[in-house]
Amino acid sequence: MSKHLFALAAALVLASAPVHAKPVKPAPDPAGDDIVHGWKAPRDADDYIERSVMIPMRDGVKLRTIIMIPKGAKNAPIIFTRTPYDATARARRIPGAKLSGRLPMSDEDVVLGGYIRVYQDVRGKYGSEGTYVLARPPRGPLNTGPTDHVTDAWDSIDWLVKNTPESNGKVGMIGSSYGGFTVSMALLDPHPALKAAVPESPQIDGWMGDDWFHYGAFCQPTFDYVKQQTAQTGAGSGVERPGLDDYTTFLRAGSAGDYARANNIDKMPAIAKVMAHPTYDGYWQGQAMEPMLVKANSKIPTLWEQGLWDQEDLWGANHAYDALKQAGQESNNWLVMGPWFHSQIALEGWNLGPLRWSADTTKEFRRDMIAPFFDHYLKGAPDPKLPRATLGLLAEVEVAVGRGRQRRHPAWARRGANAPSVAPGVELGLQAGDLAFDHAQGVRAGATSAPAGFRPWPG
Ligand code: PG9
Repeated sequence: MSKHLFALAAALVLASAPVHAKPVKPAPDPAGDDIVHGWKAPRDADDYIERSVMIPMRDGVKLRTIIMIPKGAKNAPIIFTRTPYDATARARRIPGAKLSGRLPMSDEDVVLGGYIRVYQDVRGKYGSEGTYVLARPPRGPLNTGPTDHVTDAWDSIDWLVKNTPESNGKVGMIGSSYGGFTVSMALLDPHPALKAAVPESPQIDGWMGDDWFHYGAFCQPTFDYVKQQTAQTGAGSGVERPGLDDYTTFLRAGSAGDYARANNIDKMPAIAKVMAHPTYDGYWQGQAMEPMLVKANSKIPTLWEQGLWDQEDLWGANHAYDALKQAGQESNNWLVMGPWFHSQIALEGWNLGPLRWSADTTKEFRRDMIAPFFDHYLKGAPDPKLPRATLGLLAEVEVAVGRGRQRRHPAWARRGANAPSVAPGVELGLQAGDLAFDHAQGVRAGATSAPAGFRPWPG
């Protein structure tokens, strides 16, 4: 190769070689940069202190926990919720300086009287480490691991009372649905600092009536829930629908199994487990919580809440209460059943779909029952002497009959109004024929049939 050719070849090789040059720092934009990186709002005016911590569990997994402390708090009890629905977002209702705005609306009636409010992501969801098992059964044949919601609640409460100098060392737990399930789990081996519990619409038996099956009938909306929860660690969405009418969608799919396969959700572990156990076999019996609660015989004062029109968990609270009562453990358990849909207890309670009440019934429950209950057991306030079992909370009940007409319904009023405490022997609940629903009229008192498709579900 001549000298010239060699030089040319070398130049070509160099020219085609990948360029690993030092990254060039972009020249400063002469117009500046309007983004203020790492900006923080002044927090001096806040009436609370927020701590976001990772609490270590016994197996080393750390759980994201948000602690909201009223500024200047001393000897304040803690109210604690464990959730798979984003603890951080729970304390972000209205950004700003006021604790009352930051916390969910339902906390207004319960925790603003000087409580420390704590929300925690369960393991494997949102900010928490570890793996997520939907409604993880307690340790035993169905969970051979070293931890469960019982130990996670115990370890978290232990950490909280030791690391929150503003607290008085007393903890109350509250939560609805999954949150009620985690409260119930904590009762199986309660930490000594746990002094009161309010499980609201808890999942207690997934086959008999909570979530997956209702008296053995599989609930197709479960598919949405599982996809929302397990297609990712954070927030998710339900199964996409071709149309608005679920009844037709499910009917056209053929069977529940066909629907799951067609939507590529049948292999999701939480769905596969449910589909593998369509009957009330050992899988379901082994995680039904009533016998566990009875065996645990917790002495924790516990106020169970059951929505009478709960479309998801229509079994849990009333059957847990009943099992404890049958086992002679009534003295530290109370039951409230109100005219509510699933988890309405955290929302307003003026109505249930077309049925309109004359009071905010969920507020009444939170303000007049939960708050004094916690105040008594966590702050030493006088005993509110709650009735052992309460049906309805209404001073007056009116139901919409036809278009815009209001009529007091005598059967309901007799049981709910003016008699919130149910005397022994008085039947709880509506009887067949008390109320029925149809498309044309909304509510017909005294009718005997209840056509499917129009229910007092949230619209
Ligand atoms: N009903 C929901 C649920 C509870 C427990 C386990 C699985 C699902 C809920 O609303 O949280």
